Amino acid sequence: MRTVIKNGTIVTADLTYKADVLIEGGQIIEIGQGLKGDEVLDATGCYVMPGGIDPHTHLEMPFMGTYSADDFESGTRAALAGGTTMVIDFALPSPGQGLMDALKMWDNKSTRAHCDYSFHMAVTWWGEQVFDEMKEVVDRGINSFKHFMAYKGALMVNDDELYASFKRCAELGAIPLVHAENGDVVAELSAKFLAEGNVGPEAHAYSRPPQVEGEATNRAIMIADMAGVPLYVVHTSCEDAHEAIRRARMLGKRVYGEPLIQHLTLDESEYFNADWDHAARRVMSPPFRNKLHQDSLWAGLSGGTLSVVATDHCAFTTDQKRYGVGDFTKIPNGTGGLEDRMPMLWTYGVRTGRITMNEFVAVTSTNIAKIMNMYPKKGAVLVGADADLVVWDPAASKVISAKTQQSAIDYNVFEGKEVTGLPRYTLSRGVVTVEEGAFKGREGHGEFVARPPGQAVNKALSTWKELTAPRPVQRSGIPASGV
Ligand code: DUC
Ligand code: ZN
Ligand code: ZN
Ligand code: ZN
Repeated sequence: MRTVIKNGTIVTADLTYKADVLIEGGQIIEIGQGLKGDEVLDATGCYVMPGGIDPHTHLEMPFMGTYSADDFESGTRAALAGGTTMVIDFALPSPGQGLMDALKMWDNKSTRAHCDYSFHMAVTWWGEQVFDEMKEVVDRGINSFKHFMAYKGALMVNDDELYASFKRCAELGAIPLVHAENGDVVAELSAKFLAEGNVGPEAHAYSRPPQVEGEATNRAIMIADMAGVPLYVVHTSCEDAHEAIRRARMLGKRVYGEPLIQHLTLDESEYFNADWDHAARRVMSPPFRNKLHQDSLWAGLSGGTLSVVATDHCAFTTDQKRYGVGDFTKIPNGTGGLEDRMPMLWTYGVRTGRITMNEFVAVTSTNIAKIMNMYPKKGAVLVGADADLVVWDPAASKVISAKTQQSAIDYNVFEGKEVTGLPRYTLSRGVVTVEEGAFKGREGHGEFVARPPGQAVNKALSTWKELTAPRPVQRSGIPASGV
């Protein structure tokens, strides 16, 4: 069967033009005028864009004594409802667990996905087994490894481990990702606030100031530079981290920053003068920041120093959040956003003039596909690309509400926000999964997308060669008698 999307305006990362799109066998087979098909989707008044790719989700993840509430079924249903046609989730070995063992768990969970997906592999401990298995992981089509610089005593890795893993990534043509917060300082500040009787959710934000993120971001950049590998910084939330990324990029280093839609549109006032549930539902790491940090993130998107917009979708119910009553360090960290990322970014970014439509496509899809090495199979409107497309109605609007969302949780951090710009159709490999707000997807339709190591990602940074250049050997320090 051939499906044709007619009368729309194609918007890609670099072009805007009127044309029809013809789809067969899950791929785009022709782009042009007056195309005919068996199934016709009318895109009059709409933009035809590459479906969103969310490079940062945590679906059914064991974390902080529980599991994140959205699994691959509800999570990918939420994604498609909001125009996102692919997610990259984090396979997370518990410390001591093998990487391939963890991957098996993620393979099992992801069989329920409605849309295509890929994985990043987390490096949560270091040893010969991890070193060896990183190669097997890359051979399985996973070219990105995540490192937590926070969550001391649980997921955190130290600088020696970061350096070793980054060097291994360089050898394998993979890209390291970092959750950049100084975990030692966070642990100290958390203990201090608890000891002073500051046990509420707002103290979570106090314990993770922008400085802990700026310091860790800069440290990760320098370590990546010494290891000779590019770097992807997840959930860049503040000017302190953005400044480090900006400086690195100006020096010619391949460093990518990923702000979240939450940090772009919600600020720290959500934690203050709010009831316990309201604040706790918004506890995530890094926490929401003030308006100055938000301005910095928006500037990074328009100026090109920040590369992509993600969600870090890691949803917990109110009951799960209440594990932390009396001790903010026990509130499961995370917020949702998969269904809302595209409409929120369109509303607060494109409609306000902060970013263009083409920049919208770049940061929600194309840049991600390129950095994660799956372009142009994903992230493109091109002949031969997967027909992961969203027919975007810029005039459609709704008020975001937990009552109508796909996510399994009982609230929404964007509750009450009016968004204008919604999918009319969302197509996953040519199959219509969403039509005018009605979900038509099929559980298990999603397929794993292999992302090979690539030239594009394994080029070294700017200055590292200095480190490996031959050095004069200093012999005068050795006593004549030997040691
Ligand atoms: N931050 C969160 O808020 N949740 C999941 C993991 C993380 O780093
Ligand atoms: Zn993180
Ligand atoms: Zn409230
Ligand atoms: Zn995350």
